[in-house]
Amino acid sequence: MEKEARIYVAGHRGMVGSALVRKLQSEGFTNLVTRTSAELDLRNQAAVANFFAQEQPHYVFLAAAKVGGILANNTYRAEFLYDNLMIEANIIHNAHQTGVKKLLFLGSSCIYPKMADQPLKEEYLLSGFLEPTNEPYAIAKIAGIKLCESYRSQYGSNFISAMPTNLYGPNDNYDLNSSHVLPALIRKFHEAKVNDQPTVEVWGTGSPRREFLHADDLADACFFLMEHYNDDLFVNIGTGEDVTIREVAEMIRDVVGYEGELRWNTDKPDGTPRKLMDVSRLHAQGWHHTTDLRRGLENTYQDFLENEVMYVE
Ligand code: GFB
Repeated sequence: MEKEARIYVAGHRGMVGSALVRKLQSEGFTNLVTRTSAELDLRNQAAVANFFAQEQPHYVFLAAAKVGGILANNTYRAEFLYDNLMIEANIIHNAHQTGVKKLLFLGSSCIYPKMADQPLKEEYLLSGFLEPTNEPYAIAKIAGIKLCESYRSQYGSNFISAMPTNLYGPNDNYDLNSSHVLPALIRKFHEAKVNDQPTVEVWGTGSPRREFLHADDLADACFFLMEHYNDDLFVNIGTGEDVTIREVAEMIRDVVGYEGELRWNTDKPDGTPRKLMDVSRLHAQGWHHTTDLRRGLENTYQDFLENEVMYVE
């Protein structure tokens, strides 16, 4: 990408989009195009068409999505499917219409079948049934991959897709009903410490395994792929290492400095037993993550302390 290129970061206020903006700015890109959701409703076909016709971005990072943890995915099933389908379809189609040079679409590790072999290789897509709690989100993300592949095969568009593992970092969502596990536990342990509570509720059995990647590492990988990767095969982005929910909960308890007990609420779902990414395709391209989980959690807790007022309204 040329330094003066017009780069549209869709979803720039979210955890991933804001990490992408930080990365692009640190690399000297100054011509970034952004819109808040109040300024541009990405589900609105006409509004998105007007926006692309007016701004004519050269490059697009598609990090806008309706996202959430296991409970939000399972509760707002219609919005997770509809909003994500509309956002992707509108952006990818209009990127094609206006001759965008390259687009990177971001999916998720939940696109893989619930019982797929581990680690998850890219070729396992569509080889089995999905995890029911996030099937609508996964179907939308699979549609996004297929949109990129189809515009590439029919029109030659340089649209690539990357599938990040579970993410965490600055600007995460700390609402306990809609957040992912790491921000939820950072907040719960912190509040329990401050309020001297004897126990903290943790969902499920603690036995599911998850892989976690810091959002700054993800942004670095996305930038790397935008610069170097032009293939039709999509790419997993992760660390290639996972931990149990129990292990990560204990790590967060440590990082926060909480001394009480964990109380497991098995009325809440576990979700997929395991979703560890096979990252050999990404490693073969020459990219490797740099933030280890413990250090990433320490940074994220610091960020939480500095921005608690904004994160917990
Ligand atoms: O992060 P999480 O909500 O999403 O949950 P998924 C991961 C695991 O942590 C589950 C457990 O086994 C949860 O039961 N957990 C323990 C908690 N305590 C908590 C808590 O306080 N809050 C939350 N949220 N979980 C999502 C998908 O699945 O992963 C999305 O629903 C997306 O579609 C995302 O793919 C990356 O990893 O289970």
